[in-house]
Amino acid sequence: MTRVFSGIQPTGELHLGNYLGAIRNWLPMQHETDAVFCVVDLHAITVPKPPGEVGADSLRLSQLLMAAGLDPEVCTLFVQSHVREHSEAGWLMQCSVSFGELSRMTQFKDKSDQHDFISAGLFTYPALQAADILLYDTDEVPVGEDQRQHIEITRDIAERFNSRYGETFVLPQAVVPAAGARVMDLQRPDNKMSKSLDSPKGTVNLLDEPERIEKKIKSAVTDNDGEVRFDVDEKPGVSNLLSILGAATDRDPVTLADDYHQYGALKVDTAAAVVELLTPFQARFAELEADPGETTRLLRIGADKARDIAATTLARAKSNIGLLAD
Ligand code: ATP
Ligand code: LTN
Repeated sequence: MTRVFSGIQPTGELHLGNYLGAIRNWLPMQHETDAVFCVVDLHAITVPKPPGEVGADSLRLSQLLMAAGLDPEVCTLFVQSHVREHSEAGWLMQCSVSFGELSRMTQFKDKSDQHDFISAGLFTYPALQAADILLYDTDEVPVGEDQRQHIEITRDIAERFNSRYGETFVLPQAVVPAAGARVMDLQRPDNKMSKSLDSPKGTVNLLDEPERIEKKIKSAVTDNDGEVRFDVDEKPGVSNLLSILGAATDRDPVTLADDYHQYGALKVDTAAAVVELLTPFQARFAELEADPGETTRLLRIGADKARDIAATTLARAKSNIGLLAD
């Protein structure tokens, strides 16, 4: 069966971009593939965090994922730091990637501009991500467009390791969905919707109340020519609304544009579609939030399943390098 692996950082809240660009596409995979999903807390601490925050965020994100429809009885859902093999394999990956390759990563360039303290971990982040993926003999990695470069470097690392030490790792492939792959900020539609953009009015959080969602979508930045047309370069704001409405209603944003002659109507329908999408999700989250012990129990089962797979792959990698057996 195809092995699918993806990871998501426990930072702040989840937004509509995370949901439409990533999580929603994970749901059917649970049933069609052998799917492993990881809350990547070790990636989150590549930027400084107040003590205690990451743990609370990991629990909350796990509940958000379960509310969105990830079923820990069907897929494997776990927290990265619960499976030590990730840190250990991360070191092996750091030794199989060059300074030059890491220097070309656009996410590092973006994130290092946003922080005063630039950790070495932020720089070597792609090596840990490669470990995440390669430990599970992953065939496919479902991610948003922004992660393509990280999957490419993972392949390069795996190829280098295999050619140095013999066949060890499966070469993974990125799977990027076409519709809704990139949701843009509602106020700054040239930027992707992102937790770290710090644009509260431009970011629809999955737990926002319906009135708040309506308000944000109705005040989305568009343009002055009044024409509803899907054209990302010329009309980023309008195209973003069409993408969101298209992704929420399973329709093609280009043909959707023919149904609208005014921005107002497009905004009303987009807001209604997003509210409809999120209402049942919010109700499930409230139930899970009320019982954190149950989430912890499910995450422990997930970590046990993940560790079984990861330990086997790590042992193979160490043995192929020729490290002295313990
Ligand atoms: P940050 O702002 O810290 O970079 P983020 O909001 O981009 O965080 P991540 O945790 O990096 O979120 O990403 C989780 C998943 O959501 C990834 O698969 C990523 O590709 C996807 N994703 C993030 N933002 C968007 C977006 N605006 N549109 C589509 N997919 C997105
Ligand atoms: N770098 C990713 C998160 C991530 C990931 C992974 C995604 C860490 N490890 C493994 C896919 C597979 C991000 O910032 N979205």
